[in-house]
Formats: sequence, structure tokens, C-alpha cells
Amino acid sequence: MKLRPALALLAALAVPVAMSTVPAAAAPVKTLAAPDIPVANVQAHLNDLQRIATSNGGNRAHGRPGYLASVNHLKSKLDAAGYQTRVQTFTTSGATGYNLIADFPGTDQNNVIMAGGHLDSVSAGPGINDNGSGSAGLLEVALTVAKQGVKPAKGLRFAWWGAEELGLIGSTYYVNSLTGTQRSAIKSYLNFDMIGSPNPAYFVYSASGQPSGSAALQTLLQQGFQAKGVQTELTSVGGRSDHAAFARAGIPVGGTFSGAEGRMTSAQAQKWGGQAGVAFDRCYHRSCDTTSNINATALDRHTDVIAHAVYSLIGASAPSTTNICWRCPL
Ligand code: DPN
Ligand code: CA
Ligand code: ZN
Repeated sequence: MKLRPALALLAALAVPVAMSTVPAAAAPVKTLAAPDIPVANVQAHLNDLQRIATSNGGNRAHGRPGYLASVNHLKSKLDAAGYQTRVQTFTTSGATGYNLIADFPGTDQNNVIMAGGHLDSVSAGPGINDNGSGSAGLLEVALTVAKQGVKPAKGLRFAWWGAEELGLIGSTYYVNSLTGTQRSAIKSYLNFDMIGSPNPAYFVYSASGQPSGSAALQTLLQQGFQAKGVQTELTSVGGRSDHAAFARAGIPVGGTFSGAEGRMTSAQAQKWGGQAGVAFDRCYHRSCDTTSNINATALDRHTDVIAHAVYSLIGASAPSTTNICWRCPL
């Protein structure tokens, strides 16, 4: 039917008047800022990993029962939160290794943001800072996204890698297992390996220090710390963690790091309030890498920055609450 312009205008006006009790169908999409993650929730995951190590011979290393128990523990939490999880197996050093992959359901699989870290420890100890810390921070961010019912514009995939300590085996296996299409669907990979060091640094992976390091991801992570009033330094972690395989495949990578065996300089101690001349993590790869080997402030800040980066990269928006239900039961 063809209406004269004046009538068409009237008709258009009439609709909202007639349905005035019905909220607008297409409410503007509100972007959702990352919440402040309570560090106690992250520490609770570390206590779980410590308990798993203690009851499995003191470690969570590749090929040992504490590793698979760690995978199963995280998987059950992610499954309960509604993630689509998958355990990818591989074989190295005569034992089966496992990567745990968790996709947030209902998201764009052609446009995926990934965040990950290694879940295995060395055999010398329980690996609570290396890398229970990154694993627990990632888990809590994943659970928070699900709990909030976030609507991401992009795909969101978390990964916990096996056999990192034997030479980045799990993450390399995963990247090699992808088809070309699957590989190019991954738009960013963020890596978190050691984020609760006892004499902590606030390092952001340098975009220039690695192949395909992403300036955009570096800036995003720097901004996350800046928003919390925390000064950062750039670091070149090169091929020392699981971002390496992604970078080599041409995927933009970034990450944060609170330091390992390196010693804090006096300039860094002034900036961050730590102990000059002392290692960032004195218990790196040792049996004393327990829940006592964690600086809660560092764990908290780095985890909040994971959330900041993830929420921003996926284009998080708030769950719709007002635009569907117009005859809701009271
Ligand atoms: N991934 C740990 C390792 O290679 O032992 C520690 C580490 C993480 C070192 C990040 C450098 C950068
Ligand atoms: Ca927090
Ligand atoms: Zn390590």
C-alpha cells in the first residue's frame, strides 16, 4: 500500500502510541565494562590446584596424575557454567598430554578471541605461580563472563595447555592441528603465564619483541593496568611461553607476566614496591611454588587486566533484560 508522506508519518507515529506499554524492541546495545574480579575467587582456584598437587605426589606435571586431575577439575567448572569444552590429546615423552579448550556458546566461530595459559607444572613442585596463577585467573574470568550472561560480538575461546614445561608442546600441537580457515578465524591470542609472583613485576609482552606481536594488544593491556594506576614495563618473552606458536602462525599475540627467575632492579623496586636484587619468583620451578608463593595484589591486578582485555576484545554487551518480556509474570 502506498501512503502519501503525511499519512505515512502519521502511521509511523501511531505504532508507538498504540503499543506504549511495550518497551522498545530494539534497545541500543550497551557495551559492558569488565567487572573487578574478586581475588578471593582466584585464590580459591589456586587452593584447589594445590590440593590436587598435594594428593597426587606433590606436582601437576605432564604424564603425572596431578595433571589430568587439574584438567578434569577445570573442565567440570566450565561445563557447569555452560561452556562447550573439549579435551585434545597428544603424546609426548611417552605419555598422553591434554589441552583443555572451552568455547563460550553461541558466538561467532569465524571471528574468535582466544585467551590461554599452561596448566602443567614442572615435576619438582605444585606449580602454583607457574602456572596455576594464569590458569586460575583465566578460569575466573571465564566463569564471570558466563555468570553475567555477557553477549559477545565475537567468539570467545579459552585454553589451558598441556606439556608447556617440556617445550610448549600442547599449544604447538593445537596450532598445528588447525585448518587454515580455523587458524585465520583466530583474531587474537592472549597468554597468561605467571601472574602472581611473590616479588611481582607488571610486565606486558612487547609487540616488537616477538614475531607478529600485536601493538594493539600491547596497548590494550597497558591501558588495563593504567586504569588501575599500575605502572608497567614491556618485556620480550620471545619463545618462552605458549603464545609463540600463535605468533609463528601469524596470529596477533599479547600477554602479561609478573616475572620468573629474573631479579628485580632497584628502579623496579621503587616503582612497584618490591625487593631489589631478589628474583621476581624465588620458587620458580621449585617445590616451594605453593600457595604461599603468591602475591595476592599482583594476582588481583593481573586478573582484572585479563578481564579488561577479554571484555573489550569480544565487544561485550549486557544481557538483554527489558526488550523481550512485556507480559512477564510478577
Ligand atoms: N613459562 C615459564 C617457563 O618457561 O618456565 C615461565 C615464563 C613465562 C618465562 C613467561 C617467560 C615468560
Ligand atoms: Ca580485582
Ligand atoms: Zn615454567
